[in-house]
Amino acid sequence: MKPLIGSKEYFKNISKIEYEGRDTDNPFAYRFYNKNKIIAGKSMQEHFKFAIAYWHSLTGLGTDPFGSSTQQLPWLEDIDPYKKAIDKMDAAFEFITKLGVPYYCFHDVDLIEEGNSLEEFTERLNFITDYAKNKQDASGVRLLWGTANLFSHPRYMNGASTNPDFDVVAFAGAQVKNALDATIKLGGENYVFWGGREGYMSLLNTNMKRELDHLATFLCMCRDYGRANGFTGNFFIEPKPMEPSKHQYDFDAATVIGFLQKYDLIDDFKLNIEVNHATLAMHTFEHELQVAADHDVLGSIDANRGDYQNGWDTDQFPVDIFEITQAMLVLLQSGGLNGGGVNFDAKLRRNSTDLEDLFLAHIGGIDVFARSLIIANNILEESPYLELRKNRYNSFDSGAGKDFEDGNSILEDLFKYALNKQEIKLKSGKQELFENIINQFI
Ligand code: XUL
Ligand code: CO
Repeated sequence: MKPLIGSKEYFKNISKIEYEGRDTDNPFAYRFYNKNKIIAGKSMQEHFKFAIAYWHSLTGLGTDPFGSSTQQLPWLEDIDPYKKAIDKMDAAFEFITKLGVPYYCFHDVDLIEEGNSLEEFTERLNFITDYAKNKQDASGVRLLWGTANLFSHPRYMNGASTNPDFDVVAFAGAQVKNALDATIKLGGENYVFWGGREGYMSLLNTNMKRELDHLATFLCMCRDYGRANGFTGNFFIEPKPMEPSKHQYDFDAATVIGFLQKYDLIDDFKLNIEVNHATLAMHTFEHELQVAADHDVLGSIDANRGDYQNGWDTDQFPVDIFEITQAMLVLLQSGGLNGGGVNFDAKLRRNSTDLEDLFLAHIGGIDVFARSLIIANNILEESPYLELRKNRYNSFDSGAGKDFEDGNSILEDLFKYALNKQEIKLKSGKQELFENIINQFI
């Protein structure tokens, strides 16, 4: 069996990150994430199933449209693609085990460069997933989800499964087949579809109906292949409204749910909700979680944050306790994530150039979720929050309101009821009181 920490140790000065409690001064410790602490009947580890995103944490170099890379990652130095992939994986597993999180996520091309042909890519993936299997077995780290990158390569400039050219659709299918094989081989618990190029730039050259039909046919095929080959986990769709396409078909949770219902895919697909994708869709994170939960398709979370002064996908690490507490209120009330976890789809800022910054960023994000979960649970258990919200609806608990809610009245009944009412008394929504309760428990 290959060693857990390869010949090179990349994060030499950093040892295992432990829970030290709120008062510690150690920046390399958890203040709130105590993985075995039970909150609402489940350990923190079970609530979150935290995961590392291979693409940001192992391959992100700090480039932006105005400048080249700033981050020097020693595991990317070898020019041999196989050796480089092994170094990267050694670094990944060293990082994940030192951070003490149980899961990771990848796109196919994050693991190894695709090479010059589909045959070569397939062979390379087989090689690196053998290596990954050994690393997983040795460390106990598991795969939360796999996916195929169907958006970076130039072939996907007009879309992947929604491309007007069948050659590209077929190639996308081949890539998903390989990525599903890799996910199944590694015991991946879920498989994600994020349709970065599934959308369009101009309606003038686009037959939207045909493209959406193709998307559904493609997803059916992928589901059938996965199921026939022993994949029992969830398929997730990750909504995002824009960027890179101008109009993306998986705009937000409600749009994706409508699509899944229309094409009869709702039993196999759930949603992976990303914080900043919600913001870009002009929603809040908690709104997207609630929409998914109300349709029983809340699957997983991609944790990050945007910049509220601009409209693109900055993928920053979470810091806002007020925001994440509201999300945790939804999570706790809906019974949690269906099969998924919390994956840090977040990257360091371009000017964060020390290797240790990767640890600091994840420690911060993990602690924000942990602290927010504790706060949300205290709000639900100790504050009048639930009662106050319930009371706003108490006119539906008896009499004509109950008849309406039960579907036992007709429009004329509303007319008669309204006639008998002299005046409608205004009832405050108490928004500020609700907000104050959150702050009180932070
Ligand atoms: C892009 C994004 C992706 C998906 C996986 O905005 O979120 O990284 O999570 O393809
Ligand atoms: Co994401």
